[in-house]
Amino acid sequence: MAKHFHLNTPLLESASMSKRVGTPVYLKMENAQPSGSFKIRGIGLLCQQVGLTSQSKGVVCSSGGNAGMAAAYVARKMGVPATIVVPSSSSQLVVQRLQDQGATVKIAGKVWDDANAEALRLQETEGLTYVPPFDHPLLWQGHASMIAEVAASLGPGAKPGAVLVSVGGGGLLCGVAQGLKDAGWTDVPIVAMETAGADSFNAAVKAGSLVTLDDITSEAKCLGAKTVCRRAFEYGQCGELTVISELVTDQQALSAVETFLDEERVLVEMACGAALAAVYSGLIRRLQDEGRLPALLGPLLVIVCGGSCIDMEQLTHLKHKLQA
Ligand code: PLV
Repeated sequence: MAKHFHLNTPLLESASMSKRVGTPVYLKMENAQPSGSFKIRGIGLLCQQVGLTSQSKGVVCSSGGNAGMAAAYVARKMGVPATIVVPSSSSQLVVQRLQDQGATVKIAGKVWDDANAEALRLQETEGLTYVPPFDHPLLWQGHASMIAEVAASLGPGAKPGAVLVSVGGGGLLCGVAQGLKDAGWTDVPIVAMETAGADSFNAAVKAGSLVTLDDITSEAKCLGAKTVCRRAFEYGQCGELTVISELVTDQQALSAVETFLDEERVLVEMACGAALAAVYSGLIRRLQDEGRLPALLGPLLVIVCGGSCIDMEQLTHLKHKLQA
C-alpha cells in the first residue's frame, strides 16, 4: 500500500501577488492534490489509521464536496466502497465528480450540518466507517504535513511572515496551527479567512464561545459549517498562536477566483477565493497599516486549498447570481 495518498505539492512564488503585498508571496498549491484539495492529507491519514481493510463495509463522509472527493479517492485506492452525503446546496457538478470517483452520493438536508446528521445515522444503521470532514486530530495531523513541506522547501533558517488560510469547519486551520507548532514557528501569525454568511469561526471569536449560525447564506458552500470545531475556536482564543479572523464578501471571494485564474492560470473554488481575496482586496496591507501584522512582513504563505466544485459554467453561474 502507498505510504500516503497525498502529494508533496509545489511551493510557487507569485510575482503579481508579491507586488501587491510588497513582500514575497508563496503559494502552497494544494489544488494540485489528486482529490483537488488539501483534504486528502488528513483524510488519507485517518483512513489508514482507522484500520480499513477490503473486508470493511465502507466509509461514509459528510461533505460540502471536497472532503467527500478525498474520501472517495482514498476509499477507491483502498478497495473499499464510499458513500458521500452532501447537502442540496452542493452543485450537480460535485455530485457528478464524486460519482466519477466511484462513490455513492446521497443528498440530505440543506446545509452540511444536515448531511452530517445523515452520515452519522448511516454509520449506526449500515455499519459504515464515519470519516469526519474537519473535526478530528488525525485530520489535523495529516494537514500539518503541508507546513513540514513548506519548511523543507524554504530551507533552513527561512520562515513565513504569516500564513493565509480559509476556514470552513476549521480543520485546515487546526492542521496549519499544528504544523506551525511542529516546525517551531509559533510566532508566525495565521490570517483565517471566511466569507460573510459562512462565518462560524469569526462569530465564535467575536462571541468568545462557539456559535451556531442560523443558516449558511454565502455561496462559498465548502466553508459552510454552521459551527466551527472546538479546537479551531480554542486556537482563536488562547495565545498559543496568533490567529487573525477576517471576513470578505462573496463578491470579493469570487473576484479573487477570477483574478487568480487570470494571473496564475489556476481555477479554484470560492472557498479558496476567500483566502486569496485577503491579498487582492488589500486586506493584508490594511492589517499591516493597523499594526495587526508587522509593517516589515516576511514572506506571506498562502494555502491554495483548491476545491473541485468549480468549472467555467459554475463560475459564470456564480457571477450572474452575485451580480443580481
Ligand atoms: N470543505 C469541507 C467542509 O464543507 C468539505 O466537506 O469539503 N477550502 C476548501 C476547498 C474546502 O473544501 C474546505 C472545507 C475548506 C477550504 C475549509 O476547510 P475546513 O473545513 O477544514 O476549515 C462544509
